Amino acid sequence: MTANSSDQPVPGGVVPGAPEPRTAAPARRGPTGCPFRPGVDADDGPDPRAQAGDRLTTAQGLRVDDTDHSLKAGPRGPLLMEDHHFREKITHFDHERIPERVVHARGAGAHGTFRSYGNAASVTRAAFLAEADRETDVFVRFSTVLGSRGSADTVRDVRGFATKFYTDEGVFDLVGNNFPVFFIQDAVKFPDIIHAGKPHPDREIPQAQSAHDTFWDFISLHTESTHMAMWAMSDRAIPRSYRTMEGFGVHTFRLQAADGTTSLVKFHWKPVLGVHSLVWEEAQIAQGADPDFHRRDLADAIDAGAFPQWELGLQVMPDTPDETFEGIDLLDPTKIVPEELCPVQRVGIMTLHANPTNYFAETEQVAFHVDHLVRGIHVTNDPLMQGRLFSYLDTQLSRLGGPNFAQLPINRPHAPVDDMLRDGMHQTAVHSGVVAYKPNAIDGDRPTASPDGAFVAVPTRVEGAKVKENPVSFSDHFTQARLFWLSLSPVEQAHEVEAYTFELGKCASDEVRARMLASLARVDDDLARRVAVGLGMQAPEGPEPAEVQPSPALSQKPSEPGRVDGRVVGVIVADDGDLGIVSALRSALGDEGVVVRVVAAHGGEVVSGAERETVERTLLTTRSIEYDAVVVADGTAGTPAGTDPRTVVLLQEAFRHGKAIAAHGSGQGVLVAAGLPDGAPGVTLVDDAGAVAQSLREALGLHRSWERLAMLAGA
Ligand code: HDE
Repeated sequence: MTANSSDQPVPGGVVPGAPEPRTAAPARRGPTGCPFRPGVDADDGPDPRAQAGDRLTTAQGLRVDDTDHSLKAGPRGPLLMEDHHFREKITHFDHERIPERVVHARGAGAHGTFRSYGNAASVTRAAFLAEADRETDVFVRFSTVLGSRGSADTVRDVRGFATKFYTDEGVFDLVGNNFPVFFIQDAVKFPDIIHAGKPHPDREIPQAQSAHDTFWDFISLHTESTHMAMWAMSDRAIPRSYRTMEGFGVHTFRLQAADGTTSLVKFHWKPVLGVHSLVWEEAQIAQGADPDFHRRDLADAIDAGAFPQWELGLQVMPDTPDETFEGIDLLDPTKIVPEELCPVQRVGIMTLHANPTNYFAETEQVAFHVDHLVRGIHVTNDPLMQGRLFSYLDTQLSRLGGPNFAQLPINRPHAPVDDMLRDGMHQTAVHSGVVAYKPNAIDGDRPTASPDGAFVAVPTRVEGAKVKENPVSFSDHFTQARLFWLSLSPVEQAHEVEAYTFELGKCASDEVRARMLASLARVDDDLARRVAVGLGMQAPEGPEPAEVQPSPALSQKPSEPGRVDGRVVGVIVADDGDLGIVSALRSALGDEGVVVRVVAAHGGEVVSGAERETVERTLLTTRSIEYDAVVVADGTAGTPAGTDPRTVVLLQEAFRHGKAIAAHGSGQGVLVAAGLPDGAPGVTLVDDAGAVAQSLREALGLHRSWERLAMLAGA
C-alpha cells in the first residue's frame, strides 16, 4: 500500500469506508470467570493471538497497513522512529530465541494418550495407572543429549525419552532415557561428564560427538562409567527410529499402593514395533543426507496414521531395608536388574497420535521435572536422582525466563490449579481476591490442604553421619558391563568393537586410549584385544573375568519377524519397464503399514504402456537411508535408472547395511552391475511379484539380514 492510498486516514480523522466487523476472539475463562486462569482453561481452544483471524495486526491488535515497507522520509530517505510496526516487528524478532537446553537441546515431540490396563493397582494408588482403561493425555519429547538444537538426529548418543502425563491428579513426568543406566553415580559429577562430552571449548568442535579426547579422558578416569559406555558404543546409541526405542526411568522409584504397602520399581517403555537400530555407516550418511531423520520419521508416521506405541512396564521389587534385589543395589544408577531375574510387567499402553502444531510453543517450551510426581509414586535416595530433583526447576527458571512457565499451554496441568504462587515474570493469570497466604480467616482458610495429596512422604527411616562417600556396593564397575557384552549377539559385538575402535581412533591422546583399553580388558579380554588390534596398540592383560549370566533381553536381534508398520520399500523403476510391481507390493504390504516409494531417474511420472506411476524420489533426491528394503523392477536394466552410478551406490549401501534387496525379473542385471555377490543372504531374485512381497515381509519383520551383517562383520 502506498502513502497516498485511499485507505489512509484523511485530514479530519475518519477512515473512509466502514470498517469490517471483527470476529470476537473467544473469551478464555475458567469456572470462576477469571480470564486466562492457568490449569482450568487448557482446552478452551486456540490462543486468540495464534493467527486465528485473517487480518494482520500489531501485538496491540491494531490492523497493519503494510508490512513490506518501512516508513521513510521519502523513498530514498532514512527510516523514521515513529514506525511502530517496524520497531515492534524487529524487536520481537531480535528476542525470538530462548536459551537452548544445556543438555538434550535437540528434540522432537508428539501428543498422545496413555491407557492403563489396571493391573498396577496392587503397587500404586496413582489413579492413571491403577484404574483399568483410564485414558490420560501425554506429551512426549525425544532428544539427543550432547548436540545443539540444530545438530543431526542420528549421532551416536543417548536418547532422552521424557513423557508428561496430564493426569487428573496433576502432572506426572517420567523423564527417562533409552538406556537403563547412567554414566555417573552422583549428580555432582553431571557438569563434569557434560563438559567432557560437549565440543572442546577452544574451537567448539566436534559437534554432537563423543569421539574426542575429553569425553574418553573422563570415561577412562571414571570406571563407574564403563557399563553406560558399553551401551553408548552399542547399536542402542543409533536407533532406527524413535518409534523403535526402548525407554527407561533409570532410577528405582518407590511406589505406594492404596493400602500403604510400598515396592521398589523400575519403569520401562517397550516399543510395540520392537527395538531396532541403524548401522553406523547409515547413521553417518543420514547426518549429512537428512539431519532430521528421526524427527521426520516420527512426524511422517503420525501423519500417515501409523501411530507409534509403547507399553509401559514395571519391574516390581520388594521394598527391603537394604534396597537391594538379588545382590543388586537398587540405588546405584549404573546397574540394571536383568529382566530374567525380575520380569517387566506391562501395565498400560501409550499411543502417539498427533504432531505438535507449533514446535516452539510445545516441543521447545515443554518443561519436564523428575520431581513432578503424583500420589503413589515417590523418589528414592539414589544420589543421581536426588541431584536431579534440584536441577530441572533451576535450569527452567533461566531457560523459560521466570517462575511462571507452568502456565504455558504445553505445561499446564489438566487438573485444577489452586496454588498461592503469585506474580513474577510472564504472569498470565489474573488472580482475584486479596488472600494469598495460609492460614487465612478472610477467605475461610481456602484453599485447604489435602492430607492424602501428593508428596506425602513414605516414612522411610533416614540416619547416618554426614559424609561425602558412596556405599561400598557402588564400587563394582565391571560385572554388569561384562553382562551386557556377553548378552549381545556376535553381530552386535562386532558393532561394539567397531564403535570403540572408531571413537578411540579419533582420540589424539595415547594415554587416554591406553587407559580405555585397560578398562575394556577388565570387561572382556576378547573385546579389549579386538579394539587394540583396530587401534594398532597392545592389548593389556585383564584380571580373571567375573562369572556372569547373560541376559538375552539385552540383545536386539529378533528371534522372529515383528511388525512392519512404517517400514519403507524403495522400488527402482524405469519408463517402459514393469510398473505392476509397485501396485502389487502396495496391495500385499500396504495393509500392514508398509510404505512403497517409487524411485526413478527423473521426476514427474514414469510411463509404461497404459500404466503410469508418480515418481516420489529421483536418484538425485534420494539416498539408501530412506529405505528398509530396495526392489529393482523388471525392465530397469540398461535404462538410465539401471545404469546410473547413484543406483550402484544405493544398492551397495543397502547391501552393506543388511537391508533386504530384491530384483524382479531382469532387474537382476542391475544387481550384477552393482557387484552384489551372487546368492548373498537377504538378496532375492524372483520373477513373480507375489514372491517379492513375501520375501520382503519376512525380511522387514527381522529388520535386517543378520546373516549378511554377520558375513560382512566376519562375526
Ligand atoms: Fe537430565 N537434565 N540430568 N537426565 N534429562 C535435563 O533439564 C540432569 C539424567 C533427561 O526433553 C535438563 O529442562 C542432571 C538422567 C531428559 O526437556 C537438566 C543429571 C536421565 C532430559 C538436567 C541428569 C536424564 C533432561 C536440561 C544428573 C535419565 C530432556 C534441560 C544427576 C533418567 C527433557 C532441562 C526434555 C534434561 C539435569 C541425568 C533425562 C540440566 C543434573 C539419569 C530426557 O536440568
